[in-house]
Amino acid sequence: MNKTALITGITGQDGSYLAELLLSKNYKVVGLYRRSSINSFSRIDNTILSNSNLIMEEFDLTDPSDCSSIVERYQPDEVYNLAAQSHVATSFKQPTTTVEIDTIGVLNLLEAIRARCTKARFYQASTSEMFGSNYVESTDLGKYQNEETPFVPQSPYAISKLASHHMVRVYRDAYSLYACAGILFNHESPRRGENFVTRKITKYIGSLVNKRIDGSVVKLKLGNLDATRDWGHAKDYVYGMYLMLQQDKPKDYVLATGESHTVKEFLELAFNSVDLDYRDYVVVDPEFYRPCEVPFLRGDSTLARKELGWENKVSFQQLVSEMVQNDVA
Ligand code: NAP
Ligand code: G4F
Repeated sequence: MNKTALITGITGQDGSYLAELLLSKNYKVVGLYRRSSINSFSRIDNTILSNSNLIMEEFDLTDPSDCSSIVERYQPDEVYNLAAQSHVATSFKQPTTTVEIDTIGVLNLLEAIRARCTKARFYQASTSEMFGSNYVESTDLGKYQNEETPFVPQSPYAISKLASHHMVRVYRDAYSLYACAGILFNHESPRRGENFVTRKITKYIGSLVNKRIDGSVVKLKLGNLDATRDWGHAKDYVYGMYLMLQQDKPKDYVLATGESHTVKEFLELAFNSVDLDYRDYVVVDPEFYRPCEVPFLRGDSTLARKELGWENKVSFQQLVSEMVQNDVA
């Protein structure tokens, strides 16, 4: 019989890729989206939307009765909780909303599973932001973070995700649920939200190349160009989520490329790919600095590579090129 999977956040970057992956594996997918005054399905391809194995249901993670009734009704084999207020800078402006969605929402879903469907395997979208300002250093690996690295979160977003991360562990231990968390480092794609730095850059390049804006007048305003991130492709990372729910025992894993680059390096590569020099177009605007920054992220995903057989297939150069080409097209 086909497995049934619930995906919260199906309208987001990762949700759309995960839906495609699970449908290709003949899952019945229940895609949960929140009500919007306009159509928010732009990331989901029409062929996917018309797939008879996909059911779209209106849903809000912050409503406990909604979580309960969805879990009760579908009795899912797998639940992927990807819904979140996922923007770090926004979490400083809307800390309460962030905690309501990213912490209380996760608890609502865990409680629904504990009370209504204990067979369900649960995936929580944890994040490398939880490491915050911390990293470890060794002579062979250099600076990095992995499953053993202590968390020192630097934003309301990271704190709310860390609370959920611990909640997942407690529900796993206390109630023997198959519940696990993927500690995912940054992953991008042409479907990345337009206010994350990578897509903000490639979107601007698209407008420039297509002459929708005059680059001598309209500049690209950015914040900290020295921030360092470990950027992979979202498609590779959703496959890792799926693998985490197919194991004999639930465990938390880091997914990362192991390579890190500064925002400046992303800019150089992206602008150079269309024969432009980013220094002619970018201005630093303090508005985009964060009250607290996470300066350096580089993940060591040895455990996931060894135990899950996971790998990142798309290189940093291929990722930047795909995103630029998409926005230029
Ligand atoms: P995203 O594009 O921002 O998608 C977030 C999704 O959550 C959207 O579909 C959004 O719906 C939905 N959502 C927000 N609040 C909701 C609520 N109250 N009820 C139901 N749905 C709600 O994020 P993403 O990049 O795909 O990331 C997926 C998950 O992984 C998130 O939890 C994120 O925090 C985490 N994560 C991401 C990365 C990364 O680099 N991408 C790394 C580590 C962890 P709307 O479309 O209506 O806004
Ligand atoms: O693209 P960002 O907004 O991503 P950030 O903060 O690393 O968070 C993303 O990755 C996390 C995993 O580590 C996820 F959990 C989270 O949900 C999200 O997907 O910013 C990346 C870096 C930051 O250091 C930021 O300060 O880019 C710097 N930056 C510089 N100028 C900017 C800008 N970020 C944004 N969004 N906009 C700018 O103008």
